[in-house]
Amino acid sequence: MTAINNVVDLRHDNGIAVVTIDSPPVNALSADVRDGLAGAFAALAGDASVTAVVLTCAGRTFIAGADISEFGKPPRGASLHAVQDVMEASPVPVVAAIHGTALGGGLEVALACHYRVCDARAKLGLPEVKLGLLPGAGGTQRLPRIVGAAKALEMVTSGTPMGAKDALAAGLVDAVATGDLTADAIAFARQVVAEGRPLKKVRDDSSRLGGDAASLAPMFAAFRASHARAFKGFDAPEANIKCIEAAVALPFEEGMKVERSEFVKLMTGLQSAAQRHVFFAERQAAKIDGLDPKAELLPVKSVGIIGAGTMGGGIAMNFLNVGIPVTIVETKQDALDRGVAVIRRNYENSAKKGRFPMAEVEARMGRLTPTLALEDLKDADLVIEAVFENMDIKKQIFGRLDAITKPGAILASNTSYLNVDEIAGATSRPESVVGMHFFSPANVMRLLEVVRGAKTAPQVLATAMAIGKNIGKIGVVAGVCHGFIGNRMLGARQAQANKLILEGARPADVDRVLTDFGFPMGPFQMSDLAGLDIGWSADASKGETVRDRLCEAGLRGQKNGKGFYDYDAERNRTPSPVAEQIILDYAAENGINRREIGDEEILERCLYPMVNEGAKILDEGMAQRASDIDIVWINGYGWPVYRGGPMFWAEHDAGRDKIAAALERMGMDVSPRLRAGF
Ligand code: 3H9
Repeated sequence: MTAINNVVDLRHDNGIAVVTIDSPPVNALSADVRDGLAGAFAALAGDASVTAVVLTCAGRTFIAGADISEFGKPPRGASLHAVQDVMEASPVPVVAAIHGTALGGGLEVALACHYRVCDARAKLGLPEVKLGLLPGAGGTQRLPRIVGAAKALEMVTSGTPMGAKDALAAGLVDAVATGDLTADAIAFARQVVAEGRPLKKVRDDSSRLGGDAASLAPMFAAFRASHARAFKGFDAPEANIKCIEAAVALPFEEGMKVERSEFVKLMTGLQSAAQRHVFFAERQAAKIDGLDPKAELLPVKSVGIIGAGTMGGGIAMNFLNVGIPVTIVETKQDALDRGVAVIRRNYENSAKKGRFPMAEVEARMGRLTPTLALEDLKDADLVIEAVFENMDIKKQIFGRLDAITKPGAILASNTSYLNVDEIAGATSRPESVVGMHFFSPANVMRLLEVVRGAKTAPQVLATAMAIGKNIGKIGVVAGVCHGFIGNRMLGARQAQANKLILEGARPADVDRVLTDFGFPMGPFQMSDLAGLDIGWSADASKGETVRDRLCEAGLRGQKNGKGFYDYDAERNRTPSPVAEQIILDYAAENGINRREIGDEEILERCLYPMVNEGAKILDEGMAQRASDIDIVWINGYGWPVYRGGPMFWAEHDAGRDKIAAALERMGMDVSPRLRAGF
């Protein structure tokens, strides 16, 4: 074995050269890896004893892509294109041996090899679009030459990888290993040599593209039309499409030029910077300051959930999905039955859509134990309370849980606003109490705010984060404050939105400005969806707010087709004249002068105070880092991922100084952190 450098080595196996990359964690194509590959192929040049080369990776995966942490920094080391050219031009066959994931630049390296062998669990894909990019190392030109333009289009714009079976069927790999991958790849290489098979260069074969520019034009047009909504706001999907079109219309080298120029545009743009920030932010969020990541976690083999309503049922599904049994508690039989029926219906609908076989519905339902007795939670490792937002009720429940549950059980509240320390105070074991704030629909939304109480034990916090990951959530640690991270900032936005409609903007204007910015819906569409009467009571209502008056007039939002908008049977909306009049009357009664309010003011007044609140959250240590706040907003509230989250946007797009100056003009208290930097 010869070490080419610190991450690549070379060994010989009876005429086959085996080049191995060993660069944990994911063998990304860093400068060292590129240099190592260049060095290995240089060492092989002219070595007449070598009849073929096998490229393998050590560790958990084949090359997972370019090294994203190098992006935006001055270039170092061998260029990836040059390395690929040398491999492709090799006078002896080069075989990629793929395990784990061959992603992005990793698959592009494999596509520059003459043959590809993978193991049965391998996944191959070009996920660059998720980073606001396109495959910049020939992927857009080589992939369609193997799998066809239509399939390549789908792969590069979705970023979804292909499994081994499909890859074999599509010709993306030449064989799937049945035994040891490297041994099988070596055997495959020997066979190629023995049979005198050609040095297959993907670039040279256009026979599988599926047509020419003219015959495929309708396919591209239909693809653009059917994905217009999903791609709205994003630059990268269209750039990817253009490159696949170039692969169809142009010779390989010309197509490569299109790929290069489109790649550079994306790479130097703000959207990709934002999406790369989100990639790392998501991984950073899992890290808890001051906690040993290797510390032992508490076992969670069974879960109790209190409340079988929308929230409790959705939360339960997360655990049932991953094989963890759930006992779900309600106070009344009919509510319990209703909750269980909703869970079953959700599963049946998923099965009908083909997400899993019908038998799986029964398997998941079989893990659910409905009960009216809180005592049935005595053996649960984790209990999540998901009842009405009422402090007295929650304290009562936690007091009872304290008496019922076994020592060491984690007691979590799904509260979205309330003081977790006060809830913990109702028990004799506040160290076992933590907030686990799910977002509705809880079986779908990926965000989980894990609220760290003053006395929450580190192990409890770490376990809550780990269990979140286990059920597919992105956990973010928050401190105890009203509304935690997400709802606290949402409150700042809503307060401004409410003022804006009194001062002259129409609800539909506010919603339009925010949806144009990239949110899936605006604040008033959101209120209508949630229901205007959430937390409102007819008895207590004194007509003091616009919301009170809307509810008093029978406007409840989407649920009765009347809210800030009127809804028809298909849920198409038009601004409600009734709501408009209520707003006008309210403004007049309160002596508010209405004026024309421009889109820029709407945007600034909605978003700047939110950023300010985020900065205050950092001032108070309620979030560990600014990027955690971005993760909350992207995954819980529909902040457009291509804008990187509110704190990234403030820092890199809107500008902190500009925001601070505008907030001063609005007469608001500016967070010191906003001025100083996050
Ligand atoms: C590209 O290839 C452009 C090309 O077209 C070439 C143009 C010229 N770079 O996710 P995990 C780190 S663009 C640097 O927790 P998993 C990650 O930050 C790239 N670092 O593990 C984390 O670090 P830490 C296209 C990377 O097992 C650690 O590795 N490729 C990279 O759950 C473990 O990651 C992609 O977009 C990277 N490329 O999942 C693939 N990848 O421990 C991106 C990971 O310090 N990667 N890290 O927090 C993934 O999808 C997942 O990481 C993977 C493993 C599925 C591979």
